[in-house]
Amino acid sequence: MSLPNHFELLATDGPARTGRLTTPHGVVRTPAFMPVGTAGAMKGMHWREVRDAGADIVLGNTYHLMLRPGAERIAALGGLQAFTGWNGPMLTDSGGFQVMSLSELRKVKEEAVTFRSHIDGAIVELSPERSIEVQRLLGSDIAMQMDECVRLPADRSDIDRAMQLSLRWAERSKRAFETAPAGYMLFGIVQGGDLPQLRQASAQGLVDIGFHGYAIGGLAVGEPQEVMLAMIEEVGPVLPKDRPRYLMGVGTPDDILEAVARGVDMFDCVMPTRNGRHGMAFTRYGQINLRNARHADDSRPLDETSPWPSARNYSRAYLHHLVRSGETLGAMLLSEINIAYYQQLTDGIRQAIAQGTFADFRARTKSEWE
Ligand code: PRF
Repeated sequence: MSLPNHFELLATDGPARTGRLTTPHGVVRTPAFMPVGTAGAMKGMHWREVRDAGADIVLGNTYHLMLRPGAERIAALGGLQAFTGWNGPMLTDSGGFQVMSLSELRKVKEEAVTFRSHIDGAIVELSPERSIEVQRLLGSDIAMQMDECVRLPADRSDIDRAMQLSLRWAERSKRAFETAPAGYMLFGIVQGGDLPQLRQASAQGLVDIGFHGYAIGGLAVGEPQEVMLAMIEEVGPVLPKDRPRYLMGVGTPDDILEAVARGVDMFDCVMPTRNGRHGMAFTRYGQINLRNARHADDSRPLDETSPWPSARNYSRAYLHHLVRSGETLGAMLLSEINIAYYQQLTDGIRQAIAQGTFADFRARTKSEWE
C-alpha cells in the first residue's frame, strides 16, 4: 500500500535534486544535512546555534534515549522537542546500528537483538516493534526501520543474511507504524553491502513494502568512496523518484557533493561535531587541523569570507591555543563553525541545483580545497 507523500521535488539538475520535505514540526529543505544530537543534545552547542547555522532538522538516537533517560519518561515530559527545547523536525535512528557499534554481548535473532547496555551493563532487548514504539514515544517526525548493518569487507553470505533479515524487519516495522498519526513518516533502509545484486534486491523489496522515504544504509563502513558511490548508483533507478533518499552516516563534504550528484537528498554525520571536538575545522579551504604547530602565530581567521561570525572573528592562533590547552571553548567554537560550514555547503548545493549550475558549484567548491 502506498503511503502519503510529504516530499515535493522543486528542481532537478541531472540526477541532483532539490525539494521540500514537510514534517509535523516544520519543513526540511533538501539536500539537507542533519547534525547529530545523539542523546538529546548537540555536543558543545546550543540549539539556537544549530538553528542559526541553518539546520532544519536534527537526528536523535533510539538506542541512547531508550537507555537514558528512557522513552516513556520523555513521552511523559511531552516528547523530544518539548524535553530538549529543539522545536524543529527530528529524525531518529532505529537503534540496530548503534547496538552493533556501542554495546557488548550483542546477539542478533529473528525476533530481536539482545545486548548489554553500555551505560549500566543491563541486558536489553530491542525488536523492530519496540524500536518503532520508542521512536513514536519520542515523537520523532521521521522514524527509521530497524535493520542490520554489516561492516565491510564481509562475505556474501553474511551480507545476504543481514539484508534479508532487514527486509523482514522492514515489514514488521511498517506494520508497527500503521497506527501513527498522519504526517509522521517511516523510512525503509537499503542494505546489501558492496554487492550490486543484493543492493537492487533490497531496494526493490523495500519499494514493494512501501515507505515514506528510503535510506541507503550499510555504507561508509570500511569500503572505499568509489564503492559507496557505485552502490548509490545501483539503487538510484530502483527507488521512486518522488520520495526522499537519505544516505546514513555520511560524511565528508566531498562525500556529500558526490552523493548529491547521484540523487541523494539527506545526510547525517557526527563528523562536524566530533572532529570539531578534536581540533579539526571544516572550511571553504578544506579541513584544517588546529592542533598543528604551524597555526601558533597565525593571526588570520579560518575564513574571512564566512557568513558565520566565529569563522571570521577568531584567529587561527587563538583557536590553536584553545585546542592545545583543552579549553571547552575550543571544542564549542569548532563545533559551531563546522556545523555552519556543512549548512553553508548544503545551502550552496540547493541554490546551485535550483539554478541548474550544480556541476559548476561542485567543481568550484572542490577546487578551493587545499
Ligand atoms: N543503519 C542504520 N543507521 C546507520 C547506518 C545503517 O546502516 C549507517 C551506515 N553508515 C549509519 N547509521 N540504522
